[in-house]
Amino acid sequence: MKRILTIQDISCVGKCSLTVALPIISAFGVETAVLPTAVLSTHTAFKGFTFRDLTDDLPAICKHWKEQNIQFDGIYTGYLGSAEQLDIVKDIFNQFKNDNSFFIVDPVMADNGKLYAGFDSKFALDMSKLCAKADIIVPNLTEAALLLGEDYKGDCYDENYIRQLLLKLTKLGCKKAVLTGVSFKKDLLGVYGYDSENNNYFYYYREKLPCIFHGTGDVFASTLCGALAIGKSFFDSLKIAVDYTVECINATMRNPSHNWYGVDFETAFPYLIKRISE
Ligand code: PXL
Repeated sequence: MKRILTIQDISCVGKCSLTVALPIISAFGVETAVLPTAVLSTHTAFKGFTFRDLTDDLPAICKHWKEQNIQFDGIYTGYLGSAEQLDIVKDIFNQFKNDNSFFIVDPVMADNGKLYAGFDSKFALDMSKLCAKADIIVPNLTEAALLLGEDYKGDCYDENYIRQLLLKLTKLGCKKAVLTGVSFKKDLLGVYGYDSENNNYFYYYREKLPCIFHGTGDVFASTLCGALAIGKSFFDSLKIAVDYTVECINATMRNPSHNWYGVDFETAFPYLIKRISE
């Protein structure tokens, strides 16, 4: 069985980061190890959340893993709680990879032109150094602009801008870049991927649903990670990840008593299982 390590916070309530990544990657039949970077009472869209930074606990955990000769077939990082953690994570990938391991970085820090609470532009530039080490990065358009030290363009862009952005992102050092939340027509939304190793671009989109839910980026990245771990190609993995994310949003909208803070990814599991066994 493949073993993946996912490194991100635990938001105890809120359906994001580890509470999404662990069940979704496990659903692929993949062993999922976790390294929590912080414990929050809820994610940061709630008012008054608590935050315990776990940076100081990471070295001892890694030392123990090293003594146990543990390795991972893939490492996927999401929300990281401090700039210091970026260096630790870089080191973790070097220490725990095997010859075929992949490294996915979701540079979680911003959306809709705004940094999340607790992050600044210095963190964004440090994050670009972690992205340089990744096989695949999955920023949204706000995060991509921050990684490159550019202004966020809002909705005013064309396909050429997206392709240039992808090229610049891979020039940071990562092999593949995927921009999420890309829309060229008002009722369509998708992801635009670029593989610098074979110069292939790939756009996959679905209908744009009339709602925005928290945690969908984590659902997308976790699904991408699980699909790659079971050996699906890069582009097939992207499609599965987009389609499952859409399915989760639809499941949430069908539930008249859904929560505001996250999607009903749990009720969409039958779709995912069926899809990956095709
Ligand atoms: O969904 C990304 C995410 C992860 N973790 C925490 C967050 C967010 C987004 O806001 O607040 C704590």
